[in-house]
Amino acid sequence: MSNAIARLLTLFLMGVLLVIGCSRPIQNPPSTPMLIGVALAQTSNLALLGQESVAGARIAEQYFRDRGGINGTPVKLVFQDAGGDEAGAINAFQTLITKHKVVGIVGPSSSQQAFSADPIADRAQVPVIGPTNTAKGVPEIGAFIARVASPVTVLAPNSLTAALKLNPNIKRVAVFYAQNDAFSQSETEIFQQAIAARGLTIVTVQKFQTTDTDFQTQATAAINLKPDLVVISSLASDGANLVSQLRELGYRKLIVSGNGLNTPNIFPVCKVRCDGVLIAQAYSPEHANDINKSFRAAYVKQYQKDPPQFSAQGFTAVQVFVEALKALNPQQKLQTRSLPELRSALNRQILSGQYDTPLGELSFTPDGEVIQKQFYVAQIKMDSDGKNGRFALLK
Ligand code: 1QQ
Repeated sequence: MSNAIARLLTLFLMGVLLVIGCSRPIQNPPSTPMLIGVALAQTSNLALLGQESVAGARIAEQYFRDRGGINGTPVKLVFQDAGGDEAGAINAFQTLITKHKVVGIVGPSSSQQAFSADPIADRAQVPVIGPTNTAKGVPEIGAFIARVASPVTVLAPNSLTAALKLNPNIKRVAVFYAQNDAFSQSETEIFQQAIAARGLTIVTVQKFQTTDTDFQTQATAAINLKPDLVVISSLASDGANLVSQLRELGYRKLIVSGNGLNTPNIFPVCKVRCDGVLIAQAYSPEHANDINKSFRAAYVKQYQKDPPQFSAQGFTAVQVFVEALKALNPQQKLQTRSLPELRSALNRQILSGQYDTPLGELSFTPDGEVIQKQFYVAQIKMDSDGKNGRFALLK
């Protein structure tokens, strides 16, 4: 073989090697990500609460991405704004199920939305984890519906107990609730049972709408009956305006609020008048397991404050999906399953697993109700200028 031919052959071989080298990523594409839908309130009056859960979900996505996803398969969250009403939640669910073909859904934000959107996912056999739906009856909507939000039955009475500890002389209680909201209706029922069970008297039950901003009539009627305690079930801005107006009209004693006021996003609404409100908590930033330390550090780095309960619940809902998917993977490669088969297997796995989360150790009843161990009560402490405040956990 002449030198010229040998050189040509070498060049040819180098070219072949180059082509093989360049095409390697095509021969070995990175595996397609596992899509989890997130249908939460990013706009509307519910966004004060929904955006906090979105923030928690985003931190979870990064957390699990950094740790290799689902045994090497990347996780991708598909966000769909569910707005504040039923129609928004239904649209978001339908888009995630039929267009994006997600394996499961984190959402919606409110119980009011869950009662109309969850049946759609249940009929399509798509697992749903409600991050913040606390009304009675949500897991019972269907076999594919679970939640990581401890229900009003478990949470609400804790803040009443704390109020009685701070003031053992409470006798007369004025109750307020938003009558157009499923969660507020459910929570007030539990509050009213707990008040009666402690031998206290309900002197009035005042109703309003979540869209109301003027509470002068209801607040005045209640104050005239000289209550020692006010108990409120509402969403965020309605309840915060009510607190504000009760204080402006001269009510000085304790206020217990439910889950709807469980966000620092109410501070700009009731400002210094938010001070002192008692709210039961399903989360403590101090919880000392590794995953909460990582979650808290990531949240503080991004937002320069401790994570609120709604963010911890958003994180936890994503975590449950990811860990249940991980537990499935060794049995059969996720990509080889059909979507309906994967969704059903995932639903069974979610319900049978145990999870060490920022909320503490969690598991589920066969119905999809969360089993959680630790609860807390916070009292809002506002700075004197009314701009900043915090949820201080009571000992
Ligand atoms: C529910 C709630 C709300 C406060 C969440 C937005 O707990 O609707 O169940």
